[in-house]
Amino acid sequence: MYASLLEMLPLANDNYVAFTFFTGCMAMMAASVFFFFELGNTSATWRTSLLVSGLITFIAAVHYYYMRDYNLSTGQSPTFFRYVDWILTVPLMCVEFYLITKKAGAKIDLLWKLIFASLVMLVTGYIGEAIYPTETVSWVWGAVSGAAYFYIVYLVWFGDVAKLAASGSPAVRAANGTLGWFVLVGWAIYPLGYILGTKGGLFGAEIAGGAYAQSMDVIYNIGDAVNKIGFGLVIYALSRSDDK
Ligand SMILES: *C/C=C(C)/C=C/C=C(C)/C=C/C1=C(C)CCCC1(C)C
Repeated sequence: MYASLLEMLPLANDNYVAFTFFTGCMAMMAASVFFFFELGNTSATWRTSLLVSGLITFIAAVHYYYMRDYNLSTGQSPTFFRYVDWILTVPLMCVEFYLITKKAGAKIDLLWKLIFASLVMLVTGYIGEAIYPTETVSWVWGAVSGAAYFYIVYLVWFGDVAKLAASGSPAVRAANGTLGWFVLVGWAIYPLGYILGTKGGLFGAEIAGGAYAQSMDVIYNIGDAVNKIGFGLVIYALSRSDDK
């Protein structure tokens, strides 16, 4: 604990990666407090969604606390903590999508489809980033992960999620429209980080720990802020507009 406080001293100068871990940690904590405290002000129809938003940012806050420390003391990407965080929070985001569509009559198997696809996406991504991060195969794992990602985009834009939402109330349709953009644009931030930071990606010649691997962490941290805090705030806004 003492050692890690001392190690924080060089943070202020030019360590932008560590800076984004530090602010990411604070932002996740603040967002969790906000979502949890607002639960009491929220109508019953949206309360579970807001609770899940708070759980997502809370789980992320704990992981950012460790990732910040790890990155500061080793200068490396905290890939393991990153994926543990995602393995917990991405299925919870699927729960968010399901809760919205449930208002239009979604069945539980839709949730399992989303969760299954997201797990395939993350496990193959981890293999490409941490287990076989070599020029020859990391792009293959990235492509498999990308296919699972596109399946989720398909479900939300054209598949079961879209069809159900179309028959829902204006609030449900608005919520589904927003989540569609989060999945298409917000989630696309991550493969960008992967391509930049992994051998065999577009900039594959660069070695892990080099400049591009560093930019990968910054990109992932931006992605997390947009998708965890940003999406939570959208849920919050929707819960207000639908209040009466
Ligand atoms: C809160 C965390 C979230 C929403 C994380 C989402 C992560 C992804 C959408 C990751 C996707 C990836 C690909 C589509 C291909 C390359 C490997 C990944 C895992 C970075």
